[in-house]
Amino acid sequence: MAKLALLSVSDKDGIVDFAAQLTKRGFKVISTGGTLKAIQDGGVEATAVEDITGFPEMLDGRVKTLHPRVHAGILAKRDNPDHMAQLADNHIDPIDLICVNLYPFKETIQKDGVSDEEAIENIDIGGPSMLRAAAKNYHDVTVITDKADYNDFLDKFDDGSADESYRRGLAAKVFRQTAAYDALIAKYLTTEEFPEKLTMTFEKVEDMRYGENSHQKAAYYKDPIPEPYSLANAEQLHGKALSYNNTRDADAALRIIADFTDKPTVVALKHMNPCGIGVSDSLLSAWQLTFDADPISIFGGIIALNRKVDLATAEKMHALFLEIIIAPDYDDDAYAVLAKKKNLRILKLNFAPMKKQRQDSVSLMGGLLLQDSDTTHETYDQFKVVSKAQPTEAQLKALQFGQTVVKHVKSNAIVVTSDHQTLGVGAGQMNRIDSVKIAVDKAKDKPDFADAILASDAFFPMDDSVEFAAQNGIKAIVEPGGSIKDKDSIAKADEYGIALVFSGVRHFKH
Ligand code: 93A
Repeated sequence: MAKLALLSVSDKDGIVDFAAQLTKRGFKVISTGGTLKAIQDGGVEATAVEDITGFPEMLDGRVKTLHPRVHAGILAKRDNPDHMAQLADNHIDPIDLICVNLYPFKETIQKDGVSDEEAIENIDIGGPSMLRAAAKNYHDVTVITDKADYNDFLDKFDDGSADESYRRGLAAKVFRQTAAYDALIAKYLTTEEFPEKLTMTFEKVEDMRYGENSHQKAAYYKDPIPEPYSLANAEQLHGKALSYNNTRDADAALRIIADFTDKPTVVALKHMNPCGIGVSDSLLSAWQLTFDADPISIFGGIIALNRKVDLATAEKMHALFLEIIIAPDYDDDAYAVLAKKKNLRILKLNFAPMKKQRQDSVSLMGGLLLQDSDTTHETYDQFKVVSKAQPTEAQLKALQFGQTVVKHVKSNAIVVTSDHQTLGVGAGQMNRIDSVKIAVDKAKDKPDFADAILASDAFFPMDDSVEFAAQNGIKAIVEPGGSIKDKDSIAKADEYGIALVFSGVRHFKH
């Protein structure tokens, strides 16, 4: 008896050749409507699945292969005489190979203006059922869902290595595939923000050379449908592959630059924290501000720019050792200058607006935390002045800039800024006053320090931060407020005659 192979694929690429090769190896090919036609048109002999089931395809194709003659043929255990007797009694032939790829649900929901009806119609039911049945019975059945496996299977079939362990690998691939497929459908249908069962699916972008350190293995996975404004959509034009740390840093830089759209802005980032941010009327001067913000830390930095890079800015960047440059585009002459550095990673990303409603997750040992992304953006009209001294108009703008920046700095976060440039960044200290000291210390020799403000990501638990800042020349401070000792901080501000405003919004970033 000839071996039976059931082929039913949405993506018909390579299927005619595969069918021909199977036929050559003694398989009898059975197939569903469109696949059958493609195979027959390709000059390869095949039998309609209806001829096996004795049933027509029904309900506009919703029921094609969902039939005991198909599923018993797949699921029967060949070494179980009772199973085989039942097949024989019912005149069912065992099916030895299943080759299925599914309705293109992901591609369908990505289409502009797709209707719900069309999306739902692209939920494959019969395909996954056959894949899962064949994968369950991998002891006896070969299951192929990836067209990249067509030739691999044929080679292994020929050299005799298409054995049970190979089939088990194919089965595992199937369950990954159907789980990912269902996860995407679940995501499409789910309205709860934090559902009981969290189904996530990611697709491998690449294996990485190593992880955070060279003794850690790593791979990069992306959302099947990444947000427009995400690193997964960036095009790498030049340079070495991004490392694990590069990738995280680039993601962090993109999150920052997304908050600056109005004017040319440059963000320099190191180890997940901004070391300089400059906003100006031209990209070149924004670059200069960013560089001057911390000319030491920027060495080996990740640079994100929100405008097309011009020659003058490129030449400035070329003079430095940088890891990554990411921008919406590059002038040809600017790109030519940057590309002189063999290893510099040059990335291009269309800076589409970010979704307001996003979620971020972090992994725990044995779990995961999921939360809304911190996408709020305070403007100075939301600030409440709590000191006797009123901030000037210029200080209010600077406070708003500081408030926007401090959100992106690891807690305890303090930044000292003008209204368009970071002057000092104090990140990640275990107490707030240390972050204040670092930020002020970095800022105090800068030319613009006379007009500097200080922003804090969370409230001051006591008055020492205000006191230190005031003693060192800071004239205005923004913090969320909310400490039981707020009145002490306010009193300190009044004692030194500086302006203190409450933003009302805390921006911890742990
Ligand atoms: O509509 S289904 O859920 N019902 C079925 O019984 C069924 N059988 C196979 N989808 C079904 N398929 C899918 O049809 C396969 O997974 C494959 O993607 C597609 C191939 O259809 P055709 O050969 O007509 O192009």
